[in-house]
Amino acid sequence: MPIKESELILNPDGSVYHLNLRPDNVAKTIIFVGDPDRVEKVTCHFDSIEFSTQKREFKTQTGYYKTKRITVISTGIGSDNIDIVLNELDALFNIDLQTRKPKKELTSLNIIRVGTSGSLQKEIPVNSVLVSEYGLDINGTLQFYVTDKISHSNIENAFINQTNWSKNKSNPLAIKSSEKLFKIFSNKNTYKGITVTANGFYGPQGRMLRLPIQDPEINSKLEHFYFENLKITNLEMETSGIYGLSALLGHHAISLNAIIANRPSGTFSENPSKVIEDLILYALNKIVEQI
Ligand code: R1P
Repeated sequence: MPIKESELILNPDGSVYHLNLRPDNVAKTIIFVGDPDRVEKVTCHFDSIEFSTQKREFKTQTGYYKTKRITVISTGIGSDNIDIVLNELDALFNIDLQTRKPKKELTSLNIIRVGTSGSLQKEIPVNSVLVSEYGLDINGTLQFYVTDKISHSNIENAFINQTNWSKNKSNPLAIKSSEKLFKIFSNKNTYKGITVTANGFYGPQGRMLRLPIQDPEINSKLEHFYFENLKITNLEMETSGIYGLSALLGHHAISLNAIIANRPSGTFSENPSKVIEDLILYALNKIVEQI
């Protein structure tokens, strides 16, 4: 049965609904950034750019960095956008847009998030780089999919117990990064750990301005969480969605975090642009050398 027009919406030019992309616009190696203005901070290093478009917060450019064809796309903020971006990117490669049927031969993409994040551990300082070994979804997006084959219930149960997690909040899901990409992007100077992916910046990440929050101790509980040799290292808003949907759809994904805030010490980087710029160049060169 073809996928109905209401379920996979295409624009009059045949591009997918939100991203405005057609299959030949996108490379198999894709860098995700949050901020649309960060797309050009990546592609300014390219030798050539063959394609650019933007719709809403989704800005895309495709071109060559040295010998490698790479697409850079901004996802905006949050896992709800990741749901759109990953499903539409996958459709471009793995659904025949003419017949509206899934292809028999599937393409596996390499997805690299280059994002910013706040550290939850004193010893992971601002201006460092952290590679997420796991994404811990506390935002509920992945709960709408069938995740029993990709989630790690031992980590989830430890998390529920150690944080006394409220039943009114979405059940956590722990999803592992791509082993292949984790090895490529980790080195002796990068930190690693469990990245918690929240569905907001303030209350959902334990920030109190004028509103009281359900659990004022939550960040301290995250800081002290342990499971075997794993710790929760940082909080941001996209990683678990990227890991979960990539694992379900058959893609490889890794999340690289420029640590610009340290929550336990209350500090913020004096020069966040520099750590992001360094991370962009690190990611580009690893892609060319090893993917
Ligand atoms: C919040 O300020 C945003 O910054 C972080 C969070 O995940 C969220 O998207 O990442 P990016 O800098 O990649 O957008």
